[in-house]
Amino acid sequence: MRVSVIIPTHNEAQAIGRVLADLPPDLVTEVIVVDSNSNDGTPEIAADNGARVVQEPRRGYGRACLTGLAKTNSPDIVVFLDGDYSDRPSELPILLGPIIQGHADITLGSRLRQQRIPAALPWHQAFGNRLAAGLIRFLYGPKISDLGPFRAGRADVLRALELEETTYGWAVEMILKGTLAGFRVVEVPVSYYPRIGKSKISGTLKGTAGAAWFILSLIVRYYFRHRSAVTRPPV
Ligand SMILES: Nc1nc2c(ncn2[C@@H]2O[C@H](COP(=O)(O)OP(=O)(O)OP(=O)(O)O)[C@@H](O)[C@H]2O)c(=O)[nH]1
Ligand SMILES: [Mg+2]
Repeated sequence: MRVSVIIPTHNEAQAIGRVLADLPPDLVTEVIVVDSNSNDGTPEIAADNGARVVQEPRRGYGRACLTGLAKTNSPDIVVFLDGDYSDRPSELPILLGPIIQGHADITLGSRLRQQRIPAALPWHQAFGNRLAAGLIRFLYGPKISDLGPFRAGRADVLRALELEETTYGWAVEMILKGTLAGFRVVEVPVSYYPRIGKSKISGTLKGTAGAAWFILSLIVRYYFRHRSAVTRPPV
């Protein structure tokens, strides 16, 4: 199995070395760090630690993931992972397992299914994620509890979904389109720790509120656009 790991970064010099060092080398074929305008040495540290660095000057988390996906070298599985050392790259087997065993097409690491340090995910982030996951469960069916960034998918499936969300929508588009297309989206528990370095997206209440509004409205809009395709299993 060829496994490509994509890591979006913007000024993660303090963390990126640890993230790369913790990836299990025997499971990973290539690591692509997609960097947006870091001025703290992140790309250099990433390259020194064995990653291929791709520059993406256009900002946006989803944009970085899409650019990384386009640059992968014919993988079987693609993994997305943040560069702030909140997720534990050593837990990669938890995400790969169900796909390799043929039980899942996409796996999502849930940060809310097990005990964690409270500061890792402040209450507003935990609440926003539970709310969005609950709405997806209710409208679309997959049994998910979180919209975590640490996730994996079969490369052919991700390509077939024609993902296009360049900002917050990235967190849900893969789940909604994957489920509607009949792919198996399976959640697995992962651990989560306070990030190293400064928050870029949802660390503040304002950031979380903006992300939550965008994501919740996308889930509802998408449902009304595609509801004929929703085949929810009976409760
Ligand atoms: N390439 C790229 N990476 C980004 C961009 N914005 C954020 N990132 C990276 O995406 C990952 C997630 O961003 P975070 O700031 O950790 O967002 P978050 O996890 O919602 O918020 P925290 O609670 O602060 O961790 C990190 O590795 C960031 O460096 C961007 O515009 N471009
Ligand atoms: Mg983070």
